Amino acid sequence: MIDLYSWTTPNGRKVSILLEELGVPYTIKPVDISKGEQFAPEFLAIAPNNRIPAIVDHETDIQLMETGAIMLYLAQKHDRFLARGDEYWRMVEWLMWQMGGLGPMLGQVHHFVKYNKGTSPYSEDRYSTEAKRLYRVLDTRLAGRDYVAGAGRGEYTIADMSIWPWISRHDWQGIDLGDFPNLRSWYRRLRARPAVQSGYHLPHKVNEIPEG
Ligand SMILES: N[C@@H](CCC(=O)N[C@@H](CS)C(=O)NCC(=O)O)C(=O)O
Repeated sequence: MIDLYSWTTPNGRKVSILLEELGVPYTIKPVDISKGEQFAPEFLAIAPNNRIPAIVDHETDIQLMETGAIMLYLAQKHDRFLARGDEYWRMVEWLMWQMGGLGPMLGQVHHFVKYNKGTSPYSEDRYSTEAKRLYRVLDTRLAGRDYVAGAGRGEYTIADMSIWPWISRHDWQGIDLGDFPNLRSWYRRLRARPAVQSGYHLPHKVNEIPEG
């Protein structure tokens, strides 16, 4: 049995979506980051970087923080949602693109544009411009493809699952998905999946999933 420590944020949703897709039993342990619960000593013992999500796998005694590591661990444990052959590395490439680029940059957009608008026009402009550049890169990657990695038109992997929750906050980022037609089709394709819908609303429902 797995314990998932999480909250209703893009990083948390990546892992709840993957666990829902895998259909394996798990217990969700809410960590309300708006109340500082990520600094509780019990949580820090599992996730010393005081960020959600984290998992404890009681079957293997493995504890992990960092979504990239958690997703690779769970996908490899169950041998699902991984691209095969050379495409494995393409999948890792896009997973790392999300970890190092998309997630951190969109996080800054949320900070400056959504929550602190007007306090730093330079930062708003810098991160909004970078967000649009990243959306364009993803839109270009998805031209003629259904998923970011995998042979042919691609296959649904943890790379898609890691990116999608960030794109689901496109309205916070001032982005109109109509400007990115390939990306919009992909966004809607994933949004239609029952596991994406159930994973999105964990640990609890906050809002309807934006249509895009
Ligand atoms: N690189 C980390 C990022 C995790 C992260 O930033 N989590 C945020 C929520 S989306 C958090 O826990 N923030 C709490 C805080 O800033 O104190 C990962 O991929 O797991």
